Amino acid sequence: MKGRVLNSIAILVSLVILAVGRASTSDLPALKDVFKDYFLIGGALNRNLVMGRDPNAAQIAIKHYNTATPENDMKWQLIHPEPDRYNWGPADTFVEFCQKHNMVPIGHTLVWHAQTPRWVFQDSNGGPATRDVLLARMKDHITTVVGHYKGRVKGWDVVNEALNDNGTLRNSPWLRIIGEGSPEKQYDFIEYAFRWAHEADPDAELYYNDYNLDTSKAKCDGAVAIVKYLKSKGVRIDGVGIQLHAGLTYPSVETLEYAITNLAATGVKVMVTELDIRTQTRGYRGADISMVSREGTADPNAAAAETQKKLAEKYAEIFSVLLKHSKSITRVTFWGVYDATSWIGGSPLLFDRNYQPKEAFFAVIKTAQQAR
Ligand code: 9MR
Repeated sequence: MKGRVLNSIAILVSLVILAVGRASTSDLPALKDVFKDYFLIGGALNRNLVMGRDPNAAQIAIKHYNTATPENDMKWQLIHPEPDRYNWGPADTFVEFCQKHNMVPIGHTLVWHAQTPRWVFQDSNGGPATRDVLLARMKDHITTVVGHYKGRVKGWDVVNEALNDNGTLRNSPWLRIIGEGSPEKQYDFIEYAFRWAHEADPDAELYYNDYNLDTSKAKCDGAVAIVKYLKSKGVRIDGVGIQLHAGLTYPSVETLEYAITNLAATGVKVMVTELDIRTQTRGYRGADISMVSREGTADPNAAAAETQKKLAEKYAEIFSVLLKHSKSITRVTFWGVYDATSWIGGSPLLFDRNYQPKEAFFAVIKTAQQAR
């Protein structure tokens, strides 16, 4: 009898804890509402989430985001794995998810050195493709993908990560083959990509997207040069995405403001496209996937109160800068939804491994309240 009573009390206590927990989560302010006067708020969505296999993550996205980017499923390797085969399923599901839940869908990405199948850059003997062949493949890919989503995707990361940190163009197969080592042709692949994306969907916005624009002034200057080049040719470009893969000690307010103001001065919209904050303090700082792994960025102290406090402070600092420049910024997108599925280890996002809001979440909300 005593055992039964104790059991019932235990069950009651757990129910109360659960109810209180639930209530407090559903009472949370929604990021998209809190920032509605300033910019859109979004996240990168992975396939599990849009396919219904991570319902808790989907709930967070639905509640807090009014824009979304597919984390992987529109990349060349996934959407166009073989010359004559396009794989629309997962990317279509992403777009339908966005439509259903009122999120502005962003296309990511058309021309990138990573996640592009080898055949794209090769001839039938495995040697390098010629400039004309590569341009024809690029045109086919852009026309088909942008055409498929015409009128449904708001804007495209047309060219991704074409710059080195010193502001010169990255030595990618796109540059080598289409640029042919000639300075006059160095921007050709970028120019063609934007022209063809515009032809395929004249209403879509077109963006250049890169990391470390917020930490390296030289790299930011390189992005400014791309925008100016395209504009000088009369080619449409609407925005530049500052990915903003940050760390606890970077970017500085100064270099972040340098990037926002210099990019905005060219007349384009500025977007924060891949925000997260690495808690691990050592090692490589960029977002080149060949240099980063979840294990390599893991941080044994990620959950420690001290680390979470620093994370909250860095998020607050970054959002204060973004709010200060909100006239130039149209969108802030997190690169993921909650820590467990982030591309990096540690504790980089606003929601923890159990889908709970962290100190950083409340710090971000507070920046908007202070801005009023
Ligand atoms: O988060 C993405 C990860 O799941 C992929 O394995 C990786 C390689 O395609 O790309 C990650 O996202 C990258 C984004 O597409 C472009 N900027 C850097 C991001 C982090 O590497």
